[in-house]
Amino acid sequence: MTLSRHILESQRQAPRARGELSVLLLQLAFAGKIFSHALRRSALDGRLGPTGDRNVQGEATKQLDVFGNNTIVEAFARSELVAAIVSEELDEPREIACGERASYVLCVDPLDGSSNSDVNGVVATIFGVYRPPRENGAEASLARVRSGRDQVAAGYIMYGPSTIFVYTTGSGVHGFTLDHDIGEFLLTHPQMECPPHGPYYAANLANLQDWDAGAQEYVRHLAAGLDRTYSLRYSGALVADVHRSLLEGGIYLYPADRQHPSGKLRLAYECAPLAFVLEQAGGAASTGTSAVLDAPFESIHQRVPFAGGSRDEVAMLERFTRDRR
Ligand code: AHM
Ligand code: MG
Repeated sequence: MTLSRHILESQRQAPRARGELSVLLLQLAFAGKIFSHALRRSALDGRLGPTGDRNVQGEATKQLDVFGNNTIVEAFARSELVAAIVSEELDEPREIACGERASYVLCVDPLDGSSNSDVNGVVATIFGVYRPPRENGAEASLARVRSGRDQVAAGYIMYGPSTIFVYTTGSGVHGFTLDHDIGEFLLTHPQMECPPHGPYYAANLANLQDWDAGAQEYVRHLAAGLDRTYSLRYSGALVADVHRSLLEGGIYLYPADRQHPSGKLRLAYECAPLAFVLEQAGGAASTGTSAVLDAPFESIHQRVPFAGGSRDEVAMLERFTRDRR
């Protein structure tokens, strides 16, 4: 089962669909193939290392951040598929010239796990496709998005030992592995289901002293292994850690800390898309107090505390947070 066939078959389940979302998803997969090819050759082609610039969030950008961003923007620049692209690497939304009629806004983190890119570690592209309410035929814009619940599709492309495309359109989560020989994503992980609990936790423990008391006590509780034994796995790429939780159970968390008073991760193109995937697979994602998908949108690069994975571990974190407020 190719990704194209899978997308077209799910389009048929929605009789009023016009096929635009299908083409949009296939265009994302195309950008993923280009990026996957470039990543495999990045050391050979001189694409490793920093650019010397910083992005709007003050983070030093890597050559691969820029390449990933350009690949996505070019894949949609002359299409009528999206009205605008919001990206971790763009200060402002990029309006698409002929996208006035488009219903969707695409939010992307082109290169999740930037710090892994120079050490041949796992990196990923995260995407959320939003359909904002359109009053009086107004152009689709992120300013009209109320929360992550306005997503119609979300997923990620993970560039590891193999390249995997994982997506949801609200009917379960499906994973496809790129067969480089034939250039197709093939269904390898149908109907992914996140185990209700699992043996892993992932967090940057260097920040532990700076978290709120609930998050600190929660992680100390997991590490002490009082209910179950938990092993620490932290890859430096949110997607890789969430993907592990999705397949084997457990939790990834990036709580607020002194350096990141609202958390480090961005709502529109990191947290909400992964929350949509996790909820669709029977897992959960929380800000510590409520569902990530219910967090109201305020600005394009807005950050939120994030915890995502198996529903039991996420519920336990919420209990610790509540008890210490
Ligand atoms: P990025 O998109 O710039 O790579 O930032 C997001 C990443 C996550 O993938 C990862 O879990 C986290 O930032 C790592 O941050 P830290 O180095 O503070 O642990
Ligand atoms: Mg990121």
